[in-house]
Amino acid sequence: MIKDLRFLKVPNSKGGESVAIRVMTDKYYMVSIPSGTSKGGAEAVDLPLDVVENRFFRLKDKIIGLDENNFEQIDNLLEQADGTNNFRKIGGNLALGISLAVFRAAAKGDIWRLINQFSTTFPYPLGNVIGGGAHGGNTAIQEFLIVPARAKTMEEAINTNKEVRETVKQQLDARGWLTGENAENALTTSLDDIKTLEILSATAKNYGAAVGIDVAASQFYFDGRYSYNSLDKSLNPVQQLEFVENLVKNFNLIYVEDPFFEKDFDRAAQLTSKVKKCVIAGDDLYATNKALIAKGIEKQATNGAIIKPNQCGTVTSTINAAMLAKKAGFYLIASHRSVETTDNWISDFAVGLGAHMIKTGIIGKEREAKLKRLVEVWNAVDKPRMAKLF
Ligand code: 2PG
Ligand code: MG
Repeated sequence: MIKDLRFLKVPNSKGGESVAIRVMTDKYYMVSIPSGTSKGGAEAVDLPLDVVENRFFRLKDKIIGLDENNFEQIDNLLEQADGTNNFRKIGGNLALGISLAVFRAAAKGDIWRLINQFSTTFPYPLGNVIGGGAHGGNTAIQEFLIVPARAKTMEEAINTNKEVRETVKQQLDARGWLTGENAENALTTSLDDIKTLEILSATAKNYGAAVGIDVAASQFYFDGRYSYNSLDKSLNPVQQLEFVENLVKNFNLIYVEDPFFEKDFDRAAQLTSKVKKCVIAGDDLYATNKALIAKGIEKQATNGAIIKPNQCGTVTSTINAAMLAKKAGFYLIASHRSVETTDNWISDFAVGLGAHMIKTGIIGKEREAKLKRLVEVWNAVDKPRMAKLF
């Protein structure tokens, strides 16, 4: 039974504070909630911390006394208390905080076991080496990622990502192209999108890693055109399709996220039908929303979906959205947010859902907490192995 519920604040990776909720059942369980910088239009709405605190005090008494094992009923209660379709009244950050704290208590800490859709395969850590776009940096493309596709164990995969990042850092630094680090601890560079891919793919190859990108295209799509400032290019949607298709071919990309404006399902479907051995993932396109994923399945817009619990605001809707995508044969990619805390529950989701990949960054305390949890769960499972990608 839920004996107590508290609202707290914890530091985040952008130097601010994020929502944390602590629940007491047989003992205390706490969760903290990340937020995004490049958010999709269909995401649950995060409210400022003082507003959330106020909403929390109005809700708290409705939840104390309930059984944590009835977490679905508690998620329903949150939806009803809010009454909108995107938690804009009570805040997506509050809704997920309560939902997840209750779920963690019901799972007695091991969220992955309670989700129970895993099959002892583990997600490849998709590491963000170089950042741009809305996360800061020179490129329009938001994330230049690597997949340690040859790694046989979780530790090997994590180490490969670290080695590639370190080598790329040294190369950029030696040539005066390193400009800093962003909130995800990805490197930033003065190079343009293509030169960035050239450097990354050459290094990744030496370590047996493959390359991917999160285009986060909605962030630089205005008036029907995609603006690549550092390349001095402005592309219409047909040219954008051709541009991304060429990137996939020229750099053997095995992962492309949000290559088009988030409402352009048809263009996404065209790209998906053209590429082979490449995951085309919808992030802002789906916003972990069941109806949008259903639309994506119907239109064959992608072959993969990003799963971010804070995009929809409850554990129940996250699992339902993920299961729908999984049943359709989509690759699942669980993902952190740019503004993170040191909580590690996203790793439990990735394993528990049987995701193929998890986006959690490579270094930095917020990112490494999640990688450490992956190793912990790996060690708790009988005969663990890495997921099969293609
Ligand atoms: C993304 C995420 C995480 P943000 O677009 O995939 O890397 O960024 O949290 O800023 O939405
Ligand atoms: Mg994204």
